[in-house]
Amino acid sequence: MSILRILHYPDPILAQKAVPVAEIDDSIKKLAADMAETMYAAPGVGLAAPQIGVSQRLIVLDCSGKDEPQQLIVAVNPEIVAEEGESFEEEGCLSVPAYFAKVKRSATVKVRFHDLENRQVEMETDDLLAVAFQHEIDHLNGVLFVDYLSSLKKGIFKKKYVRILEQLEEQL
Ligand code: K1U
Ligand code: ZN
Repeated sequence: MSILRILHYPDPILAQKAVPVAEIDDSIKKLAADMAETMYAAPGVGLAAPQIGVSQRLIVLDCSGKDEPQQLIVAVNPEIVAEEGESFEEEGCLSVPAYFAKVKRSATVKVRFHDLENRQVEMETDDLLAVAFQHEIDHLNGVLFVDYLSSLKKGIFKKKYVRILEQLEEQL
């Protein structure tokens, strides 16, 4: 397994709509394993294939707590089939380092996807897992959480973000 490089905003791949995975073959299984290792190393609770430069509809998630066993979810071609309620929680993004903002999301979502054995799975989610599914499926549609900011807040974000990227460059 390998830890992959995570692309940062404003990389144009992050703004593209990813294409469906056509076949769950060994290359997709290897990609999913590498994405999981990259997510755990970051650390994050989710990762979408476009974040590592692969514009295909594949995500990995693990919202288990620090003292719980790992609960890795690999979702191929995920879609939201039902949603209810509203949540307004702070989010970050591994592709937008060191910036956090509250985002309005659905409180519960029912998701449908295929697992790596090509079985169709339906899952009712809430709390952090529901937010994470929405955040990751947004990545597959070329949407980042900062796209939900008002134009005023987005302007402030862009000014701050220039400094954040400069500091990251200095650390390298
Ligand atoms: O897609 C990503 O950039 C990963 C991102 C997903 C996310 C889901 C839900 C809310 C916020 C962000 C992250 O995992 S950011 C890191 C993070 O939220 C976290 C990291 C360690 C422990 C707990 C949370
Ligand atoms: Zn993200």
